[in-house]
Amino acid sequence: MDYGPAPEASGEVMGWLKARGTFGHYIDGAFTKPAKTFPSADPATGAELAKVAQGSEKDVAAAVKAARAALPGWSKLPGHERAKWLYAIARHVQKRERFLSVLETLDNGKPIRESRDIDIPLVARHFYHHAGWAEMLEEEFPGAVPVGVCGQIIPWNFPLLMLAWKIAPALAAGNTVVLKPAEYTPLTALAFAEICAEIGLPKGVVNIVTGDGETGAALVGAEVDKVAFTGSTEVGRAIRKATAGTGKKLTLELGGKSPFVVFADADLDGAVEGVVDAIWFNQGQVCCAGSRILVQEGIAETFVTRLRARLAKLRTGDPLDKSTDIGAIVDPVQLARIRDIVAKGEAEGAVLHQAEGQLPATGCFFAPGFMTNVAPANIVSEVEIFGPVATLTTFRTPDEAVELANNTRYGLAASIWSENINLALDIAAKVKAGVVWVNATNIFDAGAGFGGYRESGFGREGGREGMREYLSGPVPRAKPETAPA
Ligand code: TXE
Repeated sequence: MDYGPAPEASGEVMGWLKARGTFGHYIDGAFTKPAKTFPSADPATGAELAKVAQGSEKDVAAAVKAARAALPGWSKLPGHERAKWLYAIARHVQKRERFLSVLETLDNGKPIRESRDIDIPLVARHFYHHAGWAEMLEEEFPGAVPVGVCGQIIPWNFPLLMLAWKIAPALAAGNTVVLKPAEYTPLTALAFAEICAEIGLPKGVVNIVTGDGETGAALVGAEVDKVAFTGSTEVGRAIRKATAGTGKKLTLELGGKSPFVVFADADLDGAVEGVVDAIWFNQGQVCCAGSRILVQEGIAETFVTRLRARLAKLRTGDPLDKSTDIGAIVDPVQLARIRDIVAKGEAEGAVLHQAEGQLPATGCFFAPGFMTNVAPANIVSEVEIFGPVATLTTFRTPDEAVELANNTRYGLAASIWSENINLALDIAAKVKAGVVWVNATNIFDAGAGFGGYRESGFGREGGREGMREYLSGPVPRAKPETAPA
């Protein structure tokens, strides 16, 4: 197969990194001089890419102060004026699409095809979409006001996209932000800060403070009006406790163990490709990954055979190579976590079907696969592996499928595969998940609300529901009725 010319050497990106060397925080429209730093590395090679600042309580306080000072000016702008800034951000992201894709792939390890075709285009789409909300704000949410200064903490699996999910609606609604990217992947957020500076976004509207969990905790405890968090359920729980009784508005987007249900009448080739997108996309490091495959008994053997054949065709390796399907796991800590959970699952009796073939000798790589013979009490049935490994179990009846699908403490997403639309829609309504896809999976659109139930968190991101989370005062759920002509 011809995948086109080899990827351009990441020369421009390496030059950019070399020229910067060490990054400070982006506060009040300028980069600070860093005191304490930590390295950000390429997980595919282990090479250090840059040093970034470790944010202290003082840094966080300075960023919050800048955001607070910028709030009156920004929130008083008419929506259509704020829209112009969001359009400008979107256009600049598009202009630097190639640069941002390579930087994202270097820092995160995800295949360049994914950052180029999915992550970065969706970032632009998110800003365009929310520019539209800013334009229509007064009409869609009459009387609503912004929440204020938002503290936003994001994970490392979709670094720039998660930034867009947080910053775009916040800005559209008239809030100002302090965002902390994950410690494994701070670089595209810093490139984004440069875009804000380049377009002349009023200073203090967007502030980026880098650092680890301590910096995140400092942001949660700072004088912010809202905390928006995406990350692990454990940290989400701690943040909920820390904000309880403070009056801070809170949204949490946490882990998942989402079912991927295949009925006997499903288009099996489609469902097999669905599995590729559900659990092997982004090395399975996806909060809504279809990590529990449930297959109806009559087709289970055929499905496993086809899945193994498809698995054999996946290429794991250099994330910058355009023919790579599976890149690197984000960090050695996460790789060790995946290895540990899968090994425990095998020790408890599960059988691992894994792609064969040589993995790169160095770097954080894990061969994709799936596990059968999985008892409900097996660790891999319950715990979010957050790697390219799904469990596969069988069911007999639709009722049993629903029971198994809901047998989890999470409730983020679900994917249902059947050619019988009545059956699919009936099951979709019975599965307790914030997002349900039918004959599809992992579709993220800026216009659709995304979020979970139970231990997957609460609040929604995207679309009208997502806008409501960044507004206070009278915030109608539905579009206001327009008077008949
Ligand atoms: O997450 P953390 P980790 C799950 C997934 C993964 C596991 C651990 O199962 O294997 O979590 O990943 C910041 N106060 N998800 O340890 O720690 C941290 O700096 C405030 C699912 O990387 O939750 C980072 O910016 N902030 C998830 C962000 O929280 C704190 C995506 C996420 O890191 C903090 C990521 C604290 N006390 C992991 N401690 C998803 N829903 O997509 C850490 N942070």
